[in-house]
Amino acid sequence: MTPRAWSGTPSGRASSSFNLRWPARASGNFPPSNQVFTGFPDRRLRAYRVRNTGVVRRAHCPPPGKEPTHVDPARKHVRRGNTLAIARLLSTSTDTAAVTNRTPRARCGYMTRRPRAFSVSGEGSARPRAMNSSTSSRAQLLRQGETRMYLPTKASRARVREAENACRNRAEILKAWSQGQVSRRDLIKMGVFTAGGALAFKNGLSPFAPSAYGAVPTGFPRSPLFNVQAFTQAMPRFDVLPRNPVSALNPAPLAQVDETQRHVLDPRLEGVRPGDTGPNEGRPPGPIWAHQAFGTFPPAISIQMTTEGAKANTAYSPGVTSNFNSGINASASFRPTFHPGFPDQGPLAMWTFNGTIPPKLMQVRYGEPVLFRHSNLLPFDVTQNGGFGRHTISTHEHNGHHGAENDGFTGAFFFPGQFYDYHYPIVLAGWRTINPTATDPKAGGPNDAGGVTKVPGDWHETMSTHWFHDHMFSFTAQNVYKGMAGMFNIYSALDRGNETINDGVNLRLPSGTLKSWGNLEYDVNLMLADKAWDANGQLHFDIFDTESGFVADVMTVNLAYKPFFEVEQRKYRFRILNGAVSRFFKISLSDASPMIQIANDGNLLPNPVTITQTDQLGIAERYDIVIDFSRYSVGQSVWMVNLLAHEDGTMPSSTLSLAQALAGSSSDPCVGKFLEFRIVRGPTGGSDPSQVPATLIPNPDLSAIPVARTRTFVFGDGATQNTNDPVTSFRGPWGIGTDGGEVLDADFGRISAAPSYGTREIWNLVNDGGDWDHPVHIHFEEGQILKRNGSSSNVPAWEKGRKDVYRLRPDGSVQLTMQFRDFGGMFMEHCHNTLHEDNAMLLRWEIDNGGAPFLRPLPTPIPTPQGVTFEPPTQILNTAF
Ligand SMILES: [Cu+2]
Repeated sequence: MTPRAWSGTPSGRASSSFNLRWPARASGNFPPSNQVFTGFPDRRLRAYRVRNTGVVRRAHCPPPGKEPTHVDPARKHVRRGNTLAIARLLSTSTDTAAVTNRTPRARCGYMTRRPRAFSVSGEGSARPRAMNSSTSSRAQLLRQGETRMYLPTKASRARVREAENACRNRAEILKAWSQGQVSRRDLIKMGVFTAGGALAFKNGLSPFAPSAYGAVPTGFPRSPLFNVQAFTQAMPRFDVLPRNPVSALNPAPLAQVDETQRHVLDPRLEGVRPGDTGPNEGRPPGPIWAHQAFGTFPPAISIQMTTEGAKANTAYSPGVTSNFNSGINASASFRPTFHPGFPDQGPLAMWTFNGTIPPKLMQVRYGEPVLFRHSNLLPFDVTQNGGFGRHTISTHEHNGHHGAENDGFTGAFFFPGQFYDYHYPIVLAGWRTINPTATDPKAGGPNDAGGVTKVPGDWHETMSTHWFHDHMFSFTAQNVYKGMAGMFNIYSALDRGNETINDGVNLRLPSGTLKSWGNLEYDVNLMLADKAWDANGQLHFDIFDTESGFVADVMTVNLAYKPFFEVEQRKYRFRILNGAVSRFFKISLSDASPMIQIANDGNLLPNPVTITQTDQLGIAERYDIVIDFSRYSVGQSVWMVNLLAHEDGTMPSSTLSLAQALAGSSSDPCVGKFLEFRIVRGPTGGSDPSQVPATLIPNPDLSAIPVARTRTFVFGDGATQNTNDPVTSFRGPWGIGTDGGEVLDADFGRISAAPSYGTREIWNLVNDGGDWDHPVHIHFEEGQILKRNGSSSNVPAWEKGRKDVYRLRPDGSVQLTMQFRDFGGMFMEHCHNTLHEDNAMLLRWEIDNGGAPFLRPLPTPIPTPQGVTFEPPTQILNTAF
C-alpha cells in the first residue's frame, strides 16, 4: 500500500488563534528526516535545537542530581512540615521488628531466587520465583511456614492493631505524595523508597514484621463486610449515558481550542494567584491538538459527563426494564455504596463519572461521530482527595481509533473547573484508503430503521467492546481505583445489538429485539474489580508494594460486592472487562459447563472458541463470552468462579482447580464464586432467536503490505531515569528498554518510537523476567499476534483475532504487527498493571510525519491552570525515527 499524503488542511485547522505563533509550514509532505529544525517559537523552546537522531536534552535541564529549575505545580503548597512529619513517623515508630540488614536494590535489580512459596496447583507452580532483597522478609516469613497472605479472620487484636499501624503510616505517606506535598525524590531521600523505586520495608511500614504479619497483599486488615452475606444484592446493569444533539452543548464545540474563552481561576488550584484566569477548555491549544478530520466527521451526537465526588444517583438509566435488571427499581435513588448493607462512599473516597454508580456505559455506532465533553468537577484543592487520587484527569477511550488529541494522552490532563472535548469519529481503520467511497455493505453502522449506514474503511477492522478510564500521568492506578472507569459499546453492521435482523450481514449475537440496534436485554457489560476499604467502609488504597501492584480483598462486579443476576433460559452475551488495577482473573462456571468466547479486547474473533475456563484476563483485557442458560431449569443457580490466586500484584501466584476454588482453600478472598446467575424464567417470546455464527470477523490480510520496520521493547525492572523534568518524568522500579537501549522510566516528554505514517511494522514485546507478568497496551491501532515465545503455534485460538492488550506471560514474548494510519499525534505504550504503568513502565510513541500541521518531533504539552504551554521533547531515542 502506498502511504497516502494528508490531503491538506482539514476543516477548522486553519484557525489563527494559536497563541504560540507556530512556525509557518508548507502543507503536504513532511520535511526529510535529516532536517535540522530550529523553529520552535516560544522562549523556552527557542534554545532548542534538534537533529532527528541522537539524544537531545533541554538546554535548561540541570545536571544529574541537581534539582530542576521548575517544579510540579501541585507542589506549590509544599509543606516542609509534612516531610518532617513523615521523617518523625519513621523514626518514632514502635514497629522496629522489620528486617534491618537489607541492601537497597541495585540498579539492575539485585535478585535472589527462592522457591515459589505458595501454590496450590496449575501454571507457574513449579517455577522458582525471584525475590529482591526488599521483600526478603516476606520470603523469610513464608519459609517459616507462614503462607497466609491475608490477615486471618481470627487474628489477635494486637496483630490487627500492628497491621493497622503499618497501614496508617503508609497511608500518611501516600496522602502526602498524592497531594503533591512530597515528591518521590523526597521519599527516596528519606529512605521510604529505594533508589530503584521499591518501598523500603522499614520502621512501621511493613506489615511483614514478624509480629505484624497478615493483611497482605492489601497491606492492611481485611475489609469489613458489616455482616453482609455474598449474593444478597442484585447486580446493577451499567448506567447508560444520554445521547443528545450536538446543539445541547454550550459552548458549541470547536475543532481547535479557543483560549480566549476563559474564566477566573479558583485560587485553591495549585500555582494560581487571585485574579488569574485560565481557559475553559483544558485541551492543549494550537493546530497540532485540533480535532483531526473534524470537518470530515462532524459530530452527530454529544455525550456530556463529569468526574466528581461520590453522591447518590437520581438519574440511573440501565437501558432495560426492571425485569432485565434483576428487579432493580431504576427510578429510586442509587446510593454510592458497594452493597446496600455497607456505608456510603464519601465524596473524597470515591471519584466516579458523574459522581455516581453504577459505572457508566456509552453506546455508539459507526457512522455517527460523537462529541464527548468531559467536565472536571473534582475539588480545586489538591489535598482534598481522601488520601489518594489526583484531581487532574485525562480520559482514554481504550482503544479508540481517533486522533491523538482525543486519546487521553497521559500528559494532556486538565484541571478542576475545566472541560475537555473529545471527538470520537467512530471510524473503521483504513478509511482513507480502503473502501473510501463506502460501498461495502459490511462496512457500516446500524441506522434507526433496521438498515445500515455505510462508512468508509475496512470492515475487518470493526470493533465492539471498549472501555474508558482515567490516564493521568503517574496517578492512573489511584484514579481508576477511585472509580474512573466505564465501558463503551460500539455497534456496527456486523455487531448490531439486534438478534433478529436477518440481512446476511448482521451476526445476530445475543442482545435483544426491541430496538433496531443497541439492545441490552441479553448483552450485559460486566466490570470486574477488586476493592478494599477501611473500618468505616471507605475505599482504601495503599502504596504497600509499588514494585508489584495493588491487589485488594473484595470482589466486585459493576462495583457491587458479589451480586446475583437474574437470567432467562437462553443465550446471553457478557462483555467482561478486567477493570482491576493489578489483579488478573481466570473464570469458570461453577458446574464447569462450556462458555463460548466470541471476542478478545475490542474485537470479535475470526471464529468463536468453546472453553470451560477462560485464559488469564490481564488488566484491561476484555473477553466477550456467550453463556447458554437453556441447559438449566428455572430456580437453579450457577456461579462465575475466579480460579486465580494472587499473593501480591506482580502476577497470579497460582491457578486453582475448580474444586479447590469452590472449596475455599485459597487464602486469597477474591478466589471462588463472585457472581451468581439465577435462572428465573423461560425465554421471553418463548424462544431464543440469537446466534453465534461459526465465522465472526476474519482478520484483515496484511501479507501484501511490506514491513517497514521491526522494533523491540523490553519490559523489565531495575529501570533508570535519565531525564529530570519534574512534570514529564517519573521514577519507579519499572521501565521499558527500546531497541537494545537501557530500560528507562517513563517520561512523556521522551519520544521512544516514531513509526512513519502509512506504514506497517512488527513490534516485539519482551518480558525481562519470569517473576512477573505485564499486560502491555498499545494505543490507537489494533495488532495481530504473529508469535508467542518465537512461534506462531503458541498463539491460542482466543488470541487469533485483533488485540490491544498483550499479556506477555512470565519470561514470555509476543510478536505482533500493526499499521499506522488515518491519524497522527502522540500515543502511548505501557503496562496495564496500572501500578507498573505509574512506576514507571510507560513510553510515548508518535506519528508525526503525516504532513501539516504536525511537527517532527512533536512538542510536549505542559498543562497548567492558566493554560497549556509546550516544551521540546526531553529526549529522542536515536532509534525512534
Ligand atoms: Cu507490568
